[in-house]
Amino acid sequence: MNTPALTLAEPTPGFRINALTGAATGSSRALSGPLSAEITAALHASGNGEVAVRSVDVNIPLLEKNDILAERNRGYFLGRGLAALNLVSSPGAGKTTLLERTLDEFGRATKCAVLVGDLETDNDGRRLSRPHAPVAQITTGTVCHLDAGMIARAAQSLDLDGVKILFIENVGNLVCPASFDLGEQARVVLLSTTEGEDKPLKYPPIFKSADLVLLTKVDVADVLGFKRDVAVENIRRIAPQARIIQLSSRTGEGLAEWYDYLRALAAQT
Ligand SMILES: Nc1nc2c(ncn2[C@@H]2O[C@H](COP(=O)(O)OP(=O)(O)O)[C@@H](O)[C@H]2O)c(=O)[nH]1
Ligand SMILES: [Mg+2]
Repeated sequence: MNTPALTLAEPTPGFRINALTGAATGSSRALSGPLSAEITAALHASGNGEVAVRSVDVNIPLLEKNDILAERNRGYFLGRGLAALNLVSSPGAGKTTLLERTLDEFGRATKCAVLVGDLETDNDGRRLSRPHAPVAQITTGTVCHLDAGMIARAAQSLDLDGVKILFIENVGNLVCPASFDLGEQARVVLLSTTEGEDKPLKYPPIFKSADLVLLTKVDVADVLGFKRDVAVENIRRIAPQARIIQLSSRTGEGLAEWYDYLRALAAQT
């Protein structure tokens, strides 16, 4: 028996599945491979070899599930007396470099741990590896953000005894991580001078969700023609709730303020 053509809705961006419904939508394309019992039954019922399908957006249930797991993570972290920070930025904004220096300086007196996410490689995990700080690398494959389930699993692999600060270096991306609460106490968004002053205006959701914005690589601002005051104004316009610290992991400018912020956060938990 020939496999009849199915009428499928055109794929749309985001997480989507196709589910059966009563009315045809979208254009046709042939579907190969074994048919599910549900589709086979619908084909028999249709009589003309066509069934209609409907796209169901499953973003909402996925995010609901993530939020539940994130709340669980938050309770777990608070129960252990540690503050989790979710560091988000474009690739190359200086997250790992800042964490390297933070572990070497601040991390000597206050025990820290790191979870670091990338699509591929454990390069950052190896860069951050220190005898005095547990580190685990999460490789996400094709996924453009960390989610609360990944954090829950990865946190189990770390010895968190005595840890006061858990840094989570998210996948480099100013878009996807905005929607995924990891159960952090604070979300830290990095904007580097190499990216231009306008990024808060172009990627508002991530900045709107920030507790702290770090303006990084200020040592090269002048040579790049980067206007710090314009960047700060843009951040304030989009994210009035966020504290702003300007720093350089290279020269050390602003790091004392960053360490004060971490100390205060650790003291609250
Ligand atoms: N000039 C300067 N370069 C920096 C600074 N921080 C990081 N970098 C450089 O920026 C590049 C990307 O840094 P990295 O920490 O890997 O960024 P990540 O992708 O956000 O983790 C590297 O070449 C770093 O040496 C800084 O404060 N000043
Ligand atoms: Mg990195």
